[in-house]
Amino acid sequence: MSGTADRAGYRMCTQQHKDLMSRLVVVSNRTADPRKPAAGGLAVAVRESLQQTGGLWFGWSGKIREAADGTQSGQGEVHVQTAGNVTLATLDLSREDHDTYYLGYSNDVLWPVFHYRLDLANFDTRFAAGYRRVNQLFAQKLLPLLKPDDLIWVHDYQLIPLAAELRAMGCTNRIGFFLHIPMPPPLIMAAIPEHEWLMRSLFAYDLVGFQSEADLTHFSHYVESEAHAERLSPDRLRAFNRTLRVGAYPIGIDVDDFKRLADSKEGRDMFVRMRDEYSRRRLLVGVDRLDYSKGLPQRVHAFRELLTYYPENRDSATLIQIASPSREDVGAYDNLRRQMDSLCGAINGDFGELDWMPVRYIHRNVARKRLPGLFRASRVALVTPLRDGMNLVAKEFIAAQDAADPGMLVLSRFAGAAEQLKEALLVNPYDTQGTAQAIQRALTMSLDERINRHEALLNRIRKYDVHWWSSTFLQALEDCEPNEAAASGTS
Ligand code: GDG
Repeated sequence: MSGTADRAGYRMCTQQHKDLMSRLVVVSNRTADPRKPAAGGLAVAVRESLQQTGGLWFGWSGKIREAADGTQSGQGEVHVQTAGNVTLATLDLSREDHDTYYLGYSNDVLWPVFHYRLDLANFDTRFAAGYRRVNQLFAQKLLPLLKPDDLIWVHDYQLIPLAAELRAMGCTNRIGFFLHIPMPPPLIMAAIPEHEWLMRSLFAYDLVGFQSEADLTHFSHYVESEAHAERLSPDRLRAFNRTLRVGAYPIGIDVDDFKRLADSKEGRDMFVRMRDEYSRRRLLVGVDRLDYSKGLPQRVHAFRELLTYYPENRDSATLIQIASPSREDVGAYDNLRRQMDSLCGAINGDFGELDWMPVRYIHRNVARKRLPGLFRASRVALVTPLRDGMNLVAKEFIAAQDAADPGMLVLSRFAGAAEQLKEALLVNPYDTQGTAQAIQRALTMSLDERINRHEALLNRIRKYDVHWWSSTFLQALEDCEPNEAAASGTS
């Protein structure tokens, strides 16, 4: 466990029953109805904290607004609805704003660069302008909904400059930001033409949280070298006339909720079906969005190496790879899809038998209630991203296991989760032979060793679960001094 998280973990042990005093306002690119079952970590964490304070959740509606005159310039009003004690406020975007802010700058600049993929970035200047415009629009529409004492929690790379825009409009509330994706090292960050503006914008927040110590180090190095930031203490940096609190707050899952799903009727039915279907085989599982950061082609290559160098796995080991569709309107995803179709077709063609196919590749979204049973029936999970902020699938796999006969996690050292989950078999996903060796080791590991490793992993994901994550972050934000230079703006 990382130093910061340990320190923060201790803080939580002493403060976890202290409720938030202020109303919580969450801002993220998209919102969700907090009364419905939440799919991802963000929705789970946000739902619980919002319900505690009867808060407000603000974001894009997911709709594109066509103006009445047929042009696409219209800027919609805010739609407000209540969901239990939570208020949801959403706005539509014009086509131009959607294409530049969301498809362009967020998905075609920030996502690839923050995942170290400079080769996939498209630095079109119209994207940056749209990104700034939509962040200004969010600030403008959010400001009238705010109360003086609200705590504002902004999520992820789509909204980096939001606090700076709010400050420029006079907002003095405490504002925190959490980056769900990795923070790249300074020289990679510097490839973004607007890198100085982006990083300076972060100093308009009171607290900035990262997934891992590595991310925090990259950010500190960037601001120390590029902005001559002064380190006031391990978690306080001063630059641009502002003091910023920073920390690593690794996101977790709701372990009990996932276990409950595994123990539900549907969870058990799925487990029994998978176990019976594969009773003569050993099952390996991968569940990811079809995204180039997830290392899917490298994973299929590693699995191919396994069948080549450890032939005892032929006619036996089966990889179920779920790759849920994602961002299909971005070009790089189309290439990846074709690459996966071809790699999986080739491995099945080269190794498959009449009664055994090595890879079952499913390019569809699978119902969440089916995942725990699938994880539990699997001997090994392959979580091998080339770069990942955290990776929640790694934690879900651990939570779903039978502690008396657990499966083994093969985890990329480049996932944020690797800082916490040291008892997994850590691999370099670019090294496909090394990954194949680790898979073989996982498949042949003794029961005792599996039990010991699983116990340690389960304890850690329990201790640092999603409730720990949100309450630790929000407590740190609430503890921030109201910022002396808050209204001066940094943009
Ligand atoms: C970002 C960061 C960080 C996946 N396929 C299906 C499905 N899933 C679920 C998984 C898991 C979630 O989606 C994916 O979470 P990840 O953490 O793997 O990844 P990102 O979506 O890239 O999220 C990441 C995360 O934010 C949180 O901070 O960990 O690093 O990139 O819960 O189970 N769920 C269903 N069907 C699928 O086909 N129902």
